[in-house]
Amino acid sequence: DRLSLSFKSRAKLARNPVAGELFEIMSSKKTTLCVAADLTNSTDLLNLAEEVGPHICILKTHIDILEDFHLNLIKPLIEIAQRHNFILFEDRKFADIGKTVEYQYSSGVYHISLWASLVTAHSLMGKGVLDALKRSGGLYKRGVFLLAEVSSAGNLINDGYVKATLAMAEEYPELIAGVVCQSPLFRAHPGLVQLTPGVSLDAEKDALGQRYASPRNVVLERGADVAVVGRGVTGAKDRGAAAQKYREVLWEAYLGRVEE
Ligand code: 5IU
Repeated sequence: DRLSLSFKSRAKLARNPVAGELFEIMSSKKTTLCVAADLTNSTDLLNLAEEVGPHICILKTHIDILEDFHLNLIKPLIEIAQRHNFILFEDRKFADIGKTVEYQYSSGVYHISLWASLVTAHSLMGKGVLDALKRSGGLYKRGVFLLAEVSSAGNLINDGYVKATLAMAEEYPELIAGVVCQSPLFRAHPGLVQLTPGVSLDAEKDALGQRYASPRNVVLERGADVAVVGRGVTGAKDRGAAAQKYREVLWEAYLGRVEE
C-alpha cells in the first residue's frame, strides 16, 4: 500500500524521472508542501519563491495570471528553484486536442516546456493530450499530473470518470508523475504521487466554490503525498513562516502514516 511506504523507498519505484526526483526531495528536505504561487506580479512571485523556497518541494504556478510576464522571469525563477531544491510545476490543465496542446505547451508567450518539469492535464479530451506532451521538445525530464478529482463544489466528475482517468494514467507510466485528486486512489501504485489541493488551516471554503480540508485530514484521510497550499501561505503576513508551519504539520502527519 502506497500510504504506508516512505518517500525514500517510493523514489526507487517511480517510473517517471521527475516523480523519482520529487520523492528524493521530499525525503531529504522533509517537506511535502507545494505552494500555489497565484500572484499577478513577477517580482512578487520571485520574492515568494525566495521566502517559501526552503520549505517546499514544489512551486506551482499559473504563469498566465501574471500581468507583467516576460521570459526574463524564467531564468531567476529556475535559479531560485535550483538553489532551494524545489520543482517548478505549471498548473496549465491542458484540455484540448493534441495538436493545440502541443502549441500551448511549447509555443506562445510562455514556452512552458522549456522550464516547467511538471504540468497538469485533463483526461477529458482523451489520450491525444498525453501524446502531445510526450512528443514535444523541451525539458528532457518531464512529468504530467493527470486530474482525476477536483476540490471545487459542484464539479461534474463521477466515479466512471475517475476510473477511466486512472486507467489512462496507467497507459503512460513513463510520462505520468502522479494524479491530482481528493481521496486515496491508486493505493497499489506507490511510484505515483498523489497531489491534493484545497488545503487550509483556517478556511473551510472561499466565495467561489473552493473547498478546504486540514493538512492532517488530507494526509491521513484523503491520501495526499503532496499538499497544495495557496492563499493559506500567500495571504499570510509572513509567508515564509506560514510555509514553515504548513510544512511542519504536513510532515508530522506523514510520519504518522508511514510504517517503515
Ligand atoms: N487547484 C485547486 N483545486 C483543484 C485543482 C487545482 O484548488 O481541484 I485540479 C488549484 C487552484 C489554485 C490552488 O492554484 O490549487 C489552490 O489555491 P488556494 O489554496 O488559494 O485555494
